Amino acid sequence: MISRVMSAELAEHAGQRVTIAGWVHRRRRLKSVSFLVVRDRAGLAQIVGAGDLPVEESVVEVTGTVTAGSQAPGGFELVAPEIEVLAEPVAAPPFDLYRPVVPAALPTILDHAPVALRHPRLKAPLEISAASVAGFRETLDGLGFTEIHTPKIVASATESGANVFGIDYFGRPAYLAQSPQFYKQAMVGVFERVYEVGPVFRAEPHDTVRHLAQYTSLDAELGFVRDHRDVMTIVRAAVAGMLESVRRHAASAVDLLDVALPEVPAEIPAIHFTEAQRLTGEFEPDLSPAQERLLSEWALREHGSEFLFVTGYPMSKRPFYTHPDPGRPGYTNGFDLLFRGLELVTGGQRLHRYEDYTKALAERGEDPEPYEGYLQAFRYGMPPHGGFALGLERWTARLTGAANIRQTTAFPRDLHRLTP
Ligand code: AMO
Repeated sequence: MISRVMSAELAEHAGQRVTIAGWVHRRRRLKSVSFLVVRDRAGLAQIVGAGDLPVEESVVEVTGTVTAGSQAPGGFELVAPEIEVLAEPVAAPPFDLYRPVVPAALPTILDHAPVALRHPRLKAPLEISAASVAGFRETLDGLGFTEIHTPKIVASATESGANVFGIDYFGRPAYLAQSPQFYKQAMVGVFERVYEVGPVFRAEPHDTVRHLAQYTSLDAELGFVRDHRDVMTIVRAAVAGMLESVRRHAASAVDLLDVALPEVPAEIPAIHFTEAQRLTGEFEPDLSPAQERLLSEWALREHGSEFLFVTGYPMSKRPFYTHPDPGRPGYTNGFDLLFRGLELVTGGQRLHRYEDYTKALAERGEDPEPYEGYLQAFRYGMPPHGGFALGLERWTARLTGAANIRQTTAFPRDLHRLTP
């Protein structure tokens, strides 16, 4: 009986007649022999001696006899092939997908994403990203968290009113969610520990290599914390679990891109915001990208760590739901995690009493009315809690060394890009 196998499994079927299916990656006809390389989800397989050679990106099913071949990927190839073409492309890809180095600039790649991403090097960051998410879920599941799914069409901005997308919701104004912030907090009242992996939207007016208009946010929130430090412990566990999953499930992508996976220290070093200002010699109420880079260099030098927590950001720079630092007026129990020079995570302890919320909104001159749905949870008793959000694309960019965040997501959305 002929069985369908993956390219990576040929060695297990030496001498047998098997069928593989995939895309024509490359074809070559020499004087005496022809070669077809077929790409499937597991890798590449070489087919020797085909008569007709379908064009690149044809979808084919190939039946052949598995034979040792010293030049073949994995050491085995298919000979005496029968080829069935399941679909023929109507256009050629914008560049050769088989060249080891991608011979195209980023705009060309992004314009042709559905086909360009088939290139092993362009697909690899997405594999790393998928393995990271699997590790996030696995780690938090193991720590008693429940996965939740919250609305992306919402009644009010959570992070700041400035970069929110407005939409028409059956004739009423509404917004695309900038964060699951309110809902994840409310769900602490239901499950105590929750997480969400989902899209969030930011109408970022700036064209930078680290901002997208839609990105994937890995969010978590947990109840019964003493303060933000309990949240930081979970951040560390999540990041370590993500890396472990990348090691296990995306090894070939890691090899292909020559990624150096970082060590996560048993305790990630932490520095207070005021100390970070002093070290970098800048005293603005928020850290600049240059300061973040300097601080990361400092952490590597002083602590041998590629990760650094910055704690105690000023009240003026954190959203109204942030818990103040009881011991230091003007500062918060909010933190960021820097990774290789970039802010990767934001988190902190939140207010948890109803009257603290109404007071915080009033102090910021905010109308409490749009927040009524959110504040409901706090009318009925909420434990001290906190949480964090990690930007998936930034994570993948920093891990893989991608210079631009757009290289780490299949169909980036930014100031200029709405298709494909
Ligand atoms: P914040 O707004 O800092 O915090 O976002 C959290 C993390 O998301 C990533 N990020 C982005 N990634 C790509 N493009 C963007 N435009 C972009 N903006 C942010 C960063 C950042 O650290 N509700 C809080 C989180 C919390 O306190 O739980 C929030 O959304 O990696």
